[in-house]
Amino acid sequence: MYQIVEEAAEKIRTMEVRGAARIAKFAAETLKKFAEAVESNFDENMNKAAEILLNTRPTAVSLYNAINYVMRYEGENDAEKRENAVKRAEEFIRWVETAHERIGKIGARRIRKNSVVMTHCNSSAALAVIKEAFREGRVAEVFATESRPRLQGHLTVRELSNAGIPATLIVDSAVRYFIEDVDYVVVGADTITANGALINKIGTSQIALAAKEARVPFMVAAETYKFSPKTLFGELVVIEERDASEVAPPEILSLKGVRVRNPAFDATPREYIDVIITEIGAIPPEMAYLVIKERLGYAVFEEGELKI
Ligand code: RUB
Repeated sequence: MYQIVEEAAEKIRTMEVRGAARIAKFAAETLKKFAEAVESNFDENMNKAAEILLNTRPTAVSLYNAINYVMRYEGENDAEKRENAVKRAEEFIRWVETAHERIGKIGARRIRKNSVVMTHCNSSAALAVIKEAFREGRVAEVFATESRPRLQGHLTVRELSNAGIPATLIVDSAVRYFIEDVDYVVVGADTITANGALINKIGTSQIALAAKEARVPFMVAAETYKFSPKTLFGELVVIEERDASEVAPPEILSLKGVRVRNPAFDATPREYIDVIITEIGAIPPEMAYLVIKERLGYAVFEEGELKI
């Protein structure tokens, strides 16, 4: 029974399943399968399964939100709990599946005809905006960064090519060189904090800096399950640091006195973000608190009592 969860966890850890939205959907699908397979002690087994999935990658809050959503199941007995957990998993999966279409439509409206867009890494939400904008004649060309060390930019240009969208692949360090040729930056999100900061693939904050300097609007495409309730409770986002072997070959790693670091994400302060495109609207980063409170249903105080 636990094989379902262990195998899924390994796929997330090794990045066979990657990207915040895909990870979240995959976690909900896995919990659904697991719930269907659990024969007894439903709560205990579900809690263990949730824990295993949660401990795979620390940064994208979508994983936490997906698991939490399913784990808020209710019921008088195991059968009722199972039914409710499966229903909640299906609801969450539908949330992931429907958000992109709305984000695409809303985001595309912000882009003027024949624009050049730059994107970073491989974000399904950012690509939803870019593809819809292309269909509407708003995007003419896309600059995609390579996104070292895992080269998610290759996935992006493949996807753009399949959609018939003219694309230019550049190395990450060429962002400032090309930013003058760009009308908008559109990126995805792993996490949006309660104070409106964006946590996304390493290098995102450098692009935001270059965009601000060149007065290029910086747009974030983020489903509301990318907003972090944990940050409302004061927690800091954990930035995943992956193995140094992803960055440099053994002969470099073995050099005396040389350390190789490989943080996978960075933080972009809200001052650099023009708009966050969510499935419930185009909002300023300052509204992150409201999304966490109203949409995700979290609050530090409930009926006057401190909840944490
Ligand atoms: C992926 C990444 C993506 C976000 C958003 O990092 O940083 O920009 O997850 O993607 P990794 P999406 O490849 O390390 O998982 O919009 O698809 O959720």
